Order: sequence, then C-alpha cells, then structure tokens
Amino acid sequence: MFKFLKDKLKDAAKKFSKEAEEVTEEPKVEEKVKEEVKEEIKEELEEVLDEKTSEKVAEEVVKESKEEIIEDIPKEEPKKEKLSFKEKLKKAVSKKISSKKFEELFDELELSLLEANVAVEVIDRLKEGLKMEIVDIPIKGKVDEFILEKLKDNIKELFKEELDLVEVIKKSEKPYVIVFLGVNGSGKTTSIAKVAKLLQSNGLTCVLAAADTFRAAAIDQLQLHADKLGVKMIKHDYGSDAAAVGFDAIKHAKNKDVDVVLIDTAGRMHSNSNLMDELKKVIRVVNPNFKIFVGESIVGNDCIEQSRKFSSSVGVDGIILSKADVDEKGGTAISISYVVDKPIIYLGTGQGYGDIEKFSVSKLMDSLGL
Ligand SMILES: Nc1nc2c(ncn2[C@@H]2O[C@H](COP(=O)(O)OP(=O)(O)OP(=O)(O)O)[C@@H](O)[C@H]2O)c(=O)[nH]1
Ligand SMILES: [Mg+2]
Repeated sequence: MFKFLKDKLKDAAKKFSKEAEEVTEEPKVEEKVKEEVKEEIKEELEEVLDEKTSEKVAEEVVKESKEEIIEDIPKEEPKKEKLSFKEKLKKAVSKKISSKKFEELFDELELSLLEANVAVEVIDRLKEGLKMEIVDIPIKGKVDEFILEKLKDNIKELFKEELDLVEVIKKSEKPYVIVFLGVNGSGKTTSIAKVAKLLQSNGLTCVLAAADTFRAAAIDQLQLHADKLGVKMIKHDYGSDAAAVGFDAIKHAKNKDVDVVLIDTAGRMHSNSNLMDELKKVIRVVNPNFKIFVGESIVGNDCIEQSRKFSSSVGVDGIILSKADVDEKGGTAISISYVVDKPIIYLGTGQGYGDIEKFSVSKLMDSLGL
C-alpha cells in the first residue's frame, strides 16, 4: 500500500542530501570554536599552572591543534569528558540548501508527486511549507533525515482532526442516519456492508436502505449483504423514488428502536444533473446526520475532482477511501482530506467485511516511511 509515494519521498530526501552545500561561514565558526577551546584549556591548566603560562600553553595547543601537549601536564582531577577541537568544529559546521537548489530539487519532487496522484493544490501547499522550513536553514546531522522529518510535518498538516464515527454515533440520538454517495463502482455498497458489520461488533443495530433504485441488480446486491449480516433491509421497486426508500428506512428505525440507518445510493457522475438532483432530493428528505463520500484511492486525481464536486453540490461530512489495498501510489490518501476539507474516516482495504480500517494519520505516515 502506497509504496510508490514512499519510495519517491525517500529518493527526494536522498537527493536533497546529496545537493546540500556546506555552510560557507566556516572560517568564522572556526575562530569562535578556537576561542572557546582555548578558554576551556586555559581554565583547566590554571588549576596547576599560573595564569600567564596557562594562557601561553592554551594558545599554542589551539594554534597547532595539538591536543597531545596537554596530555603531558599533570592534573589534580581526571579531565571531564570534552569534545576534541576537531569534533567541535565538525559539530559547528552545518549544511544548507539554497533557494535556487530548493527550486531545482522541488521541480523534480513535484513530478514524482504528480505521478503518485498527489493533487496540484497539495503540491503547492507542500512546496510553500517546505520552502519556509528548509531553504537557508542550517542543518545539523543527517540531511536526508531532516528532509524526511520536514516532509512528515508538512504532510501531517494536510489532515483534519481524526473522527471516530462509531463514538460519534454512540453519543448521538437514534436513529443516526448516514448516506453513502459517490461515482459508479467506487465501493459504496461494499462499504455499507463493512460499516454494518463494524457497527454490529460495537453493539449497535442498523437497517439498510436500498435507495439505489436505478442500477439493475443494485437492490439484490445489497439484499445479499443484508442476509449475510443478518440485518434488515428496506426496499421498494426498481425505478421508484430513492428518497422514499430512505424515508421508510428511517421510519422503520424509529419504530424498532434501531441505532443507525445506512442509505445506499446509485453511483453517479457529478456531471449528470438529473441524478445529482435526485441525490439532492434524497438528502433533503432524509436529512442525514452524516454524508460519506466513497472514493476510490486508485483513480487518483479523478477521485479528488469528484470529491470536490460532490462536496460543493451536496456537501460531504467525511470520506471512505476504498481500494487502498490495491493502491500503490498513495497520493489520493494524502490529498483528498485537504481538498474537501473533511476527514477520511475509513480506508477500504479489501473485499471482505472486515477489510475496513479506521483512518489514522500516524499509520499513514508509517506506510509512507515517515
Ligand atoms: N480491493 C478492494 N475492492 C473493493 C473495495 N471496496 C469495494 N471493492 C470492490 O469494488 C467493486 C465495486 O464495489 P461496489 O460496492 O459495488 O461499488 P458501488 O459504489 O456500490 O457501485 P455502484 O453501485 O455501481 O455505483 C466490487 O467488486 C467490490 O468488491 C476495497 O476496499 N478493496
Ligand atoms: Mg452500489
């Protein structure tokens, strides 16, 4: 999962590391370090020698960079562990990436990010963030580790606060109504079955609403899941009013004291205005607590574009990113939440009922090697 993006980020960090320049103020730093070391040596010598001699010897030691001279001077106490002159100097020298180098290196990283399905606006956001934290900043230690750390910080900031839907449902009044929406084949019906199973394992009851009255066999497909899971499904005929199915399912839930209503809807392209109007009607009639956009991780920028359109026309409260198990790229996962400005709730990680993972930013960072 997301290996492509992981490899590209690691490669970029290596390239930044290779291109980082040593900071040019080295002579100035060297003078400062020399002065410090001289003072330290002088202080130590004064314990056994007079001030003038100590000063002279200290000066000589630093000038010649000959630390062995002080080895011969008798000590009253064992010398505290100190860094050698060379070690201090090494510590004082840092690396940096100039603005020009950054632009060059980021151009290359940008291509990799595009290839990994990262949205353009996310790339712009990352560039701004990284620029501020990397350009002309003295880097101590390993440059590639520094770069990966900065990538991690900036990618983390793309996400909303995590949302535990099951906990939200538990705290809400019943029935809690959720509508699943998205384009054709994105995984809505499968996700409903997975969520139903998840709710069951958390001690919550649910009813399914077969409000995809549009696609042939959609009702039978959901019925199959309902039967396997042992949950009630409310249906009307094919071609009937989708909003009415949702309405009836809510009525059923209220009568039977069911905790959650999961409403399946027909897949639709945002460009199909008839079907978008129908979806608006469903939402108006059932007035859901939560609208989940189900998007396919693998389709990349199309998925981002669809989520943006659904969000602006009917509103989206959270995202299920399906088929993450077959997505090697990973860019959709780091982009969609930022674009829609809503949290990813779950990742779909397979076709089985148990293949649903509560989304966690730190887990995502792990899979990106950050
Ligand atoms: N590998 C994998 N396959 C998935 C996942 N979620 C759904 N699928 C598969 O994707 C296909 C489409 O899933 P559906 O749940 O029917 O999608 P839908 O959005 O309801 O489709 P329409 O109702 O036609 O719009 C099925 O073959 C599912 O098994 C997932 O997380 N991982
Ligand atoms: Mg479906």
